[in-house]
Amino acid sequence: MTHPSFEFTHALCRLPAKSVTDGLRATDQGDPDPLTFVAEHAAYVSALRDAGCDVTVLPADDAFPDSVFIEDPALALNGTAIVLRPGAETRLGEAAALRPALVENMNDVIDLRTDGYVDGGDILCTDTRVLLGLSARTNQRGAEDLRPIVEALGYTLEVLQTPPEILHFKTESSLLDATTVLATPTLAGSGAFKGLNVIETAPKEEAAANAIRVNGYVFLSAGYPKTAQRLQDAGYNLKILNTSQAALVDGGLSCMSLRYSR
Ligand code: CIR
Repeated sequence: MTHPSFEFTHALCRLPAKSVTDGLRATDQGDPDPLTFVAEHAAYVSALRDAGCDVTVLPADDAFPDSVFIEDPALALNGTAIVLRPGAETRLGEAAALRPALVENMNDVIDLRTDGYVDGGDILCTDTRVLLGLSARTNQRGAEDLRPIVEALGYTLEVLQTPPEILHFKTESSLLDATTVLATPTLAGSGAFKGLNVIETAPKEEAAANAIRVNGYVFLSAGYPKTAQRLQDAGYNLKILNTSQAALVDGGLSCMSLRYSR
């Protein structure tokens, strides 16, 4: 049995831009340091390679401060890329800027045609289900225009509500295996994960929830020992990665790659 939601042969990343210091953030905790960001990004790319992915790293794009967060302008669904429509004004152009690399690297590319918005960070996929959280970046119009594309690719689309204090649906949730997610108690309590097992992040470790499952590993951000222990106790192999600079601009592990097979 193959698992397109967490078994990947390839990944696409984009180097952090120097302009990442202008990246969007909900609260100002200081600017990321571009050089430290590049070092943390390199370790992330190495971890993807160690986990078995052939990784293409696109050049930095200074025109878009948040472009290192390549997950938001596109969705990778079983080898097909869907070019999305990011909901932040400064990020809207990332979709067109990314499109040529999607054409070059993925099996097929479909454009989401909508005057609504969808950010990839709001989409959690299992092998058969696409869970889409409405948020400040993703609206109902975007969701309904995405529906026929997702259904034509053989998935169901479930439109949910991301609690308003959460940036993206996946800021506080991740897929761990075919039937299990990691989620914060807040998002788990919203009833989003019907039919799935939920492992909750430990108290005061909500930021651990943006993890990724890549082949035999779960990538988890450094600094969340109690959540790491919960995952180890549940039998997952962890790769712990430093995401201190991405965190300063509200990013985490899922946002820095598009993972797919071809
Ligand atoms: C933003 O606000 O769009 C970026 N500073 C962070 C995006 C993180 N992406 C994600 O959670 N999928």
